[in-house]
Amino acid sequence: MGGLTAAGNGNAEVTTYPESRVLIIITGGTICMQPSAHGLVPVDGFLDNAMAPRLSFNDMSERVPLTAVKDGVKVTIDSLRTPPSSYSRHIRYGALEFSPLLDSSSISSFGWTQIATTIKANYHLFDGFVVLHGTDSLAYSASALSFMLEDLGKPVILTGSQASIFALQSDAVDNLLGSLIIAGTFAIPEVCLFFHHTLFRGNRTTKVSASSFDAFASPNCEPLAKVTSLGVDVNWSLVRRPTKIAQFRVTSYVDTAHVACVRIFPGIKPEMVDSVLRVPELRGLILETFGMGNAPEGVDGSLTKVIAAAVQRGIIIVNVSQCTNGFVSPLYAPGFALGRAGVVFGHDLTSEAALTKLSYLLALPPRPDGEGSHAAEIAARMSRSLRGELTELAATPSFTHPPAGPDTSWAERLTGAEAAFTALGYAIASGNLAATIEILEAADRDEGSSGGEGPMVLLRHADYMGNTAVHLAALGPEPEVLKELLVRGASVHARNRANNTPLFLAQRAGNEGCVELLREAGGMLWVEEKGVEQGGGVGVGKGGEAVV
Ligand code: ASN
Repeated sequence: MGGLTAAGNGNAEVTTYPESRVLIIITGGTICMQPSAHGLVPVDGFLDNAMAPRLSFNDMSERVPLTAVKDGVKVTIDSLRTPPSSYSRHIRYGALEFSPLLDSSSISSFGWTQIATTIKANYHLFDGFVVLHGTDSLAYSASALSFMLEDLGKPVILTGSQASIFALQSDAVDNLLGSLIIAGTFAIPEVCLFFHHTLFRGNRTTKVSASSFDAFASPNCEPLAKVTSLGVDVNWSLVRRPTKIAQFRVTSYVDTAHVACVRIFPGIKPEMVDSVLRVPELRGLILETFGMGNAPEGVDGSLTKVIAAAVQRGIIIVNVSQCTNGFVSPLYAPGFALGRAGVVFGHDLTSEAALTKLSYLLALPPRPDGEGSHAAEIAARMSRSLRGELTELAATPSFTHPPAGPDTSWAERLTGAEAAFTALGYAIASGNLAATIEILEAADRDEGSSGGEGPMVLLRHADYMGNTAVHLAALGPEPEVLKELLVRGASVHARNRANNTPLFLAQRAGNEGCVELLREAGGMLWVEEKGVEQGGGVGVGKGGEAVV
């Protein structure tokens, strides 16, 4: 492995840094475009032509071949490595390209399926994923993927650029490098969009500028992270985390063919809306209404009647606002009438999220435990948050200060994450579930009241060996302690300094209960650990460490 030469007493010392592994899935977009006789078109060979010649993407070390899965077939791909980032880590990456590459105006649910299944097939081989995509439909793809990828445990970051990477002045290098570093460094288990130094939750975004580098906004949700001169400032209190034991899976078939989107305007004729609602096989409509969710009622409420009749026929109609900021509600009489007609209020969903969420829900089979009709079940799920895509009013976070009074808890007397982590380690090692919960909750209360690194800071913490609380709990003795950490959002995918996953440690310790639990939670052996398991003895202990 290459490294950094540290100045010292005259003897050059080589410092080695761990590596994370990221897969870049290239779908096309301006970022990889070049002029042609027919205008700008995407060109292939991005890794060699655009990344290899740039020192920020290539530290000129050995181009180690990586295993990946392409179209269901195991392949060997070329890799490059970044110089060490300010997090003392290299990002080693390889790329898989769509064929043909697309202007994103031509992406469809077929392309989303290709991206989702590629992530699924390579999930155990990489720490994170970057999807290169045109900006025109980027917010739609980010929204669609957020629904298609369920119980995601690793970062998936979509990005692109407004100018080609081959142009002299371009946003491409910043967008791509920022995405790579975040995907390889931070355990943010969400589908995100990174643009102009900002990491957004993908399903909250919308494209707001056709030409500015500052092209995306997330009007109803703060960014998940910002890149500054000091590094990446992650807003951990916003980052979603697992709350149940479940494995990563993909809903690969999501089709926008059964949904439509109509923007209300002054004087819109009810017959126009009716003709859209009578398109054969239409099953859902996104109605972009005025302000807080209002539409003209028409003569004798004719528009409302057209809508009520469609709802009766089983079509799901979702009300979202034409305003980029704010939410819809039945506050005014016109909005109230839409609600009475059976329209679902989409709170603060963007049109992109509403359209892709409805397509996703329509593609799911009816739930065996679902009450009422499939349409009623979908309507109910439309106004609940599945992936943080809307703000549920009842779910506004509120932090309470620890109650005043005599301080009897030793956990609450601990100061600093280091001390709390040590106490947590003791609680885990002694299998003490009550103490584990007490320490985690005390740390959480501290975070809430002091505005520190965000909730669950202890679950992202690692000791000097890179072991997280999940690594420690994987060794036992009490699987219930491990379970408590997992349902509170700890990652099963973190690797310690020796490059080992919690699952590997549990397996080596012969702790069957923990092995089973970690597998149920989506844990898998890292690619080099598999070599060891199968007697291959491939390089455990070299390279990456825990992703924190
Ligand atoms: N037309 C391009 C695309 O969406 C725009 C871009 O990427 N900036 O593919």
